[in-house]
Amino acid sequence: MDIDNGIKNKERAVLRFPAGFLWGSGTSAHQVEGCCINDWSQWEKNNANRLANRAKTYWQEWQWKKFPEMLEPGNYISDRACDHYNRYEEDFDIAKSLGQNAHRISIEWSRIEPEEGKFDEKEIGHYKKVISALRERGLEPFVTIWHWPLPLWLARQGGLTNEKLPFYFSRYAEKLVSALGEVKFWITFNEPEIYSFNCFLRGVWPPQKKNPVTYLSVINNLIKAHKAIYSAIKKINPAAQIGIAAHNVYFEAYKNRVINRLLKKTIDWWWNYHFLNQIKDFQNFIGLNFYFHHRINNGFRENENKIVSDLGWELYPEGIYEVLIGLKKYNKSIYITENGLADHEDKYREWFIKETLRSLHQAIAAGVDVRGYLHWSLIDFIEWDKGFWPRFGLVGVDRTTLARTPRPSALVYAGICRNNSLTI
Ligand code: IFM
Repeated sequence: MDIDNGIKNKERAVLRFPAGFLWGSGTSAHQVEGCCINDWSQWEKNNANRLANRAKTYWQEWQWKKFPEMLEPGNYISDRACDHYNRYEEDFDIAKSLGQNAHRISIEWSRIEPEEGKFDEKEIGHYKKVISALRERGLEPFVTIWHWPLPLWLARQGGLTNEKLPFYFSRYAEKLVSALGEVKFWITFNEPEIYSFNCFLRGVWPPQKKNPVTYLSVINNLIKAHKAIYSAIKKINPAAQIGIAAHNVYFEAYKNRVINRLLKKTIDWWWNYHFLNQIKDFQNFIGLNFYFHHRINNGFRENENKIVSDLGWELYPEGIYEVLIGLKKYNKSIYITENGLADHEDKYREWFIKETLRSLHQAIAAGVDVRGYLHWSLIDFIEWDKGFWPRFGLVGVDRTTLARTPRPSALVYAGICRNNSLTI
């Protein structure tokens, strides 16, 4: 493989990445576009007061004091979001100016098919322009077909539990792929494990149906739907590269105790590998979204939390190495389709990116075929049921003026992208 292990002297090491490595960032439609009408936008309106009222007890004191906007219902309503729908050219200009050469977006299903079986050509035209805008700026598009919200007509018919889901998904995907032929990288689903878990096992996301049997059947339905989409896309464009964005976690057995090792193995199998195992002959690459490291102790999480993000999530960048080694068995190319942190003050982002990339480089040296890194995210956005206060952007977005301002870490990341190497 075309990398070296670092030119080392006492002061520094330069870690070079493979030639052609893709560097970029991403967003998802509902989180940034604005004016989406889907099951999430409806849920936001119905739940904004509840989420604002519970904030003082749900979040820790340091969090609600630092981000008092979480006490306001308006924080939870996507509304105009970042107006990316109208400002995508400005945003892609920024990505280009930051040395990036790839970019991940998602398509908002409810715009394309606002009524069952009726496709909106104007909106399809919009996404054609979006893809052209990426290409014109030398940004390789990664397009997610479904990053969670559902059109209202489908939500009313049971959404992810609907038996016809594979049919609905593949019909929508066919439409997209026929129209957006120049896209090479298609991500069918973003984090199907997280979504089904939060909606149907924890019951905290729409449609908030907490039922383990429904949870299992939704996962099965999504597996079937992924396969149906894969086959539909391949018929239209055999060269298309198709995968999911999987949310794999680095699980560790606390104190390496036997019981914890057994638990870790089981959880690993279910959470990290079940979906991927089921679709293994229906994918060309694996998209990895990496955020979490959990130490399992008797079924509970026992994290050290030495450094945490604004969301209180433990920052453990080196965990990406273990997760990547775990994915090696699939013999597929891997793209990091998400990795990032909520860090309003940009206190940890530079360190986090560098440490992640150092471990990622180690995984490449160990034979894992990683071909790209897309930081999450390009700009600040609405973080689902948390609202706008967690700031994930390399580029900050002012909530009042919507002005975009790159954070200092974005400039450091730009240097890495331009040089295709990391100096540590
Ligand atoms: O912002 C989300 C994204 O939509 C899906 N993956 C995790 C991110 C951070 O929670």
